[in-house]
Amino acid sequence: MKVVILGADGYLGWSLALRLAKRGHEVIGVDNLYTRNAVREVGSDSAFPLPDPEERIVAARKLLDVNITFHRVDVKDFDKLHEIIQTHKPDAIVHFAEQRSAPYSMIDVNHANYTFINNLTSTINLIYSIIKVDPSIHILKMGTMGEYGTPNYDILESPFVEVEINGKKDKIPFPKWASSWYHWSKVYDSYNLLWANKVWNLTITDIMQGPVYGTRTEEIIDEKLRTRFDFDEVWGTVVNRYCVEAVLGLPLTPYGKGGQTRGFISLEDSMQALTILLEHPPNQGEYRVVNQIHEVYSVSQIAEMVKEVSESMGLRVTIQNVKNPRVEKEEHYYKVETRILPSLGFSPKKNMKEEIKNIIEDLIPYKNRLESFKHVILPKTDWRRGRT
Ligand code: USQ
Repeated sequence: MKVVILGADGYLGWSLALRLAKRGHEVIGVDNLYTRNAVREVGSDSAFPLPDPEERIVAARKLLDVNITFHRVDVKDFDKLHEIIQTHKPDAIVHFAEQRSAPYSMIDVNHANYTFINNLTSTINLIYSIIKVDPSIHILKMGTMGEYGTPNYDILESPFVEVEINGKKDKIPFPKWASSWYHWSKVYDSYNLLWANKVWNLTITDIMQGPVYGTRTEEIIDEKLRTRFDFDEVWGTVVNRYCVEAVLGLPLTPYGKGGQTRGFISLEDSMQALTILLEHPPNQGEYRVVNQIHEVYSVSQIAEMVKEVSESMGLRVTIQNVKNPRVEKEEHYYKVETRILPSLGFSPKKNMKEEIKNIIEDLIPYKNRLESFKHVILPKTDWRRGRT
């Protein structure tokens, strides 16, 4: 297959570029390096120093014997995106080129607007490029489990649900209730894709993925091949953040009561799932929703797990719940249907406990580098007051 990855410089994008190239697919990466700059904007950086994209590609060629093409392009530029798709005529396009941080979107009006403009424009540009070049190209779009929020009913794996109002039945898009501007941008993206599917019969997989954790994939066999790893209060996600906190001897930070429950997946299993979805596209003209999670835990349970694993590795760790900067339920029901990936052969290889040990092992050599970012760990971005 020929696959264009929009957002190929990111945590998932680079890992997927390596995975697909290693499996013999032709990979064309596109990225404007926005995340690198936006992480520096909040005073942080990736835990692992990142080579430039061009250097990464040379390393991938040398160490994995794969050829990845890279274009430094902003997907908001329709003409450039269209030209790339016209030139390469891919079988599938993976869309990761979005602002992916909930806290970043809640900093202030500019960051809220940036999130909407970037995320919605990139998806609309992708839709129109595909219509012009070849409407049969499969779009694999990264959405988020956070589109659904934490409803008091099961989250089904279906674009639609049947409702009955005043005795009359109809199908409506599955209800969504996001909890940041970022998560809302993904909801609107999903509706836009559903609409594009209806109008132009586009072939789409909309992935609802939970927070991803981990440092390793089968292809990351050398420091030069590492993918970025964020841990600060704006860009880091909960498991990865706790591991950095443990390495630095800082208390682990469940927000509020800590009963916030999510569906998690390791980086390695996310790669397996994405590859399966690309290699098993939906029927032509189908809009497919896939819930991409493996294990369900609360953020307090994860803190206990990180503490236990860290202590078994000789680290001293405490847990200190901090005031929740977000507006979210801290105790709630959470049940997610996951039917499609197992039916296509997905079989998770990692569990969180084992992976936490690997993350900590990988971070320890970078402890000195991490020490200089201690000040970006505690939450400063408050949903109601913005960044203080
Ligand atoms: N949390 C803590 N302590 C921390 C950090 C986070 O308790 O130190 C809590 C948050 O309050 C939240 C939960 O952990 O309840 C998840 O937060 P997160 O920062 O790990 O993840 P989130 O902001 O939801 O976003 C991340 C990715 C996003 C993806 C999403 C999947 O950044 O791109 O879409 O996970 S999901 O959470 O299912 O919406």
